[in-house]
Amino acid sequence: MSIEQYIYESKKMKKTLHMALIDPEKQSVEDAVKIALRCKNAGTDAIMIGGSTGITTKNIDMTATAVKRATSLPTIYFPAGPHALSTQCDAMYYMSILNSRDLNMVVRAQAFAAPYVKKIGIEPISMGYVIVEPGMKVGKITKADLVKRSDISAAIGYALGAQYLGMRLIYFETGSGADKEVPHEMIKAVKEQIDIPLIVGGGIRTPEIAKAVREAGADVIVTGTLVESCSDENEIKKVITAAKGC
Ligand code: 1GP
Repeated sequence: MSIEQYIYESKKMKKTLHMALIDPEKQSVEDAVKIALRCKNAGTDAIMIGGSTGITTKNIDMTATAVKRATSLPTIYFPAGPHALSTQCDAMYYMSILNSRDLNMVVRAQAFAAPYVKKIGIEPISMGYVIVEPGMKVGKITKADLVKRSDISAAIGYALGAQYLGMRLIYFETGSGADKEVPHEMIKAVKEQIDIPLIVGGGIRTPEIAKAVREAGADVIVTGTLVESCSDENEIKKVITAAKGC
């Protein structure tokens, strides 16, 4: 089964997935493996590997190979740009930053990378990516016109637009390390309008927030800062259990 099918099957069965995000720039391969093993024991469903800066094919692939060997979990490349393409992850989000002002982020980098992606043979999963306030580093790097936290209609427009363009996933993000997650009423309103799976990330660090994001309608919940900064497996388990609802 492809990773895309896995996400769609889970959605069909009304199972919320948790994905742990590991940034290879932030720790050694050995520490990345420790984080991934902790997350596996705590119940995560997949490991996303990537970050906004300092990403190379080498650090992505060394991390992906070691994480796969240690955990057997699916690995998904969360790309930083066409300068670094993973040959070892099981899949990659083939993503367009829908609210970027920079055409490179919307479609040009994707066009540049496409022949290499075909050659590598990695599974590309078409995904629209929308950055909501506060946006953090990723909002700045991608030159995003951040979606205002109160602008539900803009959020719906991006999500439905992505679906009509044929994208298979939509990801709403407030930025890694954000002090706020995507507003719950925004998640709920978007979810009511779309059929494609909804991924939500940024600022999710407590069981209460994870539960609220799941109940608002996220199909996939991503946590990065928590899993990288907390070495207490029980604490991580509480958040992952709340994210998955089981
Ligand atoms: C970033 O959505 C992810 O792309 C994760 O954010 O680091 O805040 O969990 P956090």
